[in-house]
Amino acid sequence: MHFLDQAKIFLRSGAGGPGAVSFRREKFIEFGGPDGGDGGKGGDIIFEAVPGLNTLIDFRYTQHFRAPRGKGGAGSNKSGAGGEDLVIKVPVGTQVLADNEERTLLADLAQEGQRVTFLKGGDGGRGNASYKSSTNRAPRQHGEGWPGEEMWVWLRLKLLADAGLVGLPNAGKSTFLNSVTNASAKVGDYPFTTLRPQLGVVRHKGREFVLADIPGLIEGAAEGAGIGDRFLGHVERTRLLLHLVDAAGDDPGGAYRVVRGELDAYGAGLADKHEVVALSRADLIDARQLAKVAKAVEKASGARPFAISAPIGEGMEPLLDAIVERLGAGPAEPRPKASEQDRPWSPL
Ligand SMILES: Nc1nc2c(ncn2[C@@H]2O[C@H](COP(=O)(O)OP(=O)(O)OP(=O)(O)O)[C@@H](O)[C@H]2O)c(=O)[nH]1
Ligand SMILES: [Mg+2]
Repeated sequence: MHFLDQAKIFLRSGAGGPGAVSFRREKFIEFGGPDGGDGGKGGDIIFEAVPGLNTLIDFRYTQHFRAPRGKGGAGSNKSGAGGEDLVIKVPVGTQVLADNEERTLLADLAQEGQRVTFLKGGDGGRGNASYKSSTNRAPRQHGEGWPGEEMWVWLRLKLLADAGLVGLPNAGKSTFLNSVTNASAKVGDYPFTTLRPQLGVVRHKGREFVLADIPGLIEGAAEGAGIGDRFLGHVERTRLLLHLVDAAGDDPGGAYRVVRGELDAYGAGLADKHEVVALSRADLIDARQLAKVAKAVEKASGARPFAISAPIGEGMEPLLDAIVERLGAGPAEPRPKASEQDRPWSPL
């Protein structure tokens, strides 16, 4: 599938700290020997696969990852402190690929909790104490510390959609996807502009979810009308459907029913999924008309639809709130079930 999230990032492990040059100086001890300690090791770059992340969206904001260098050694044979390892948390299923033409696979974080030390920090340099020998009792030699390693890599993750957009052709599904994600789906005022599903990542109030835009359904799609309904397979595993109904269409209540009928005919549990209904293209009609349309769709769906206009950002906030709420804690931030959270402790 071409549903991939990817990000290019820069990694650098820490350099080793320099070894110290120092001589013991104490009262009553003449010509104290060399006592410069070794430098500390630089921090490693480590990948860790963690639950609760389902996209690579964070890597669009932070692209450079540098582990700290080791501290220098000191007198009295003190070694420098090691630089802390930098642990980069990635979603389970993330692959790390080389920035070359073949995109060579370098690491595969398939298991929850899996850790891969990807770049080693440089070793610390030796302090002058370690250069002491029978022929050189006062060495001034020391090591500078080994450099860290650096490289650009690609992170790649196969996405699974959390929510799917359904509706008649021209309902504004792709426009909606474009306005809430950084996808750039093709938009057109003719039916079946979208022929291939496309995904985008929505970030809303600290939560994120993956939204799938698919082609439009028409009456008889289950029997092959239009381009059929096989593309519904792409939303089979979503937890929620966002059903868009064109507010300016001829018969919004009827449009709603046609799409529901096709979801039913397709089967695979689509008709039983959570559904959020929104009237799209609401800017094209006046308030009175909108109230009428909302009533008709409420009658057909059993719930009051949201009214939106995606290109001008009208009505989007409450709709996204409702989607995030209905998706529940989801994989983004697992939290205890309400029943476990609210009930006071009791031995019974
Ligand atoms: N005025 C207005 N036009 C809109 C709005 N949303 C979408 N449109 C227009 O409606 C037409 C259809 O939009 P699309 O986003 O392509 O609709 P779609 O549901 O993805 O259509 P298919 O891919 O063919 O199923 C385009 O000309 C859009 O510019 C809206 O909120 N207001
Ligand atoms: Mg479309």
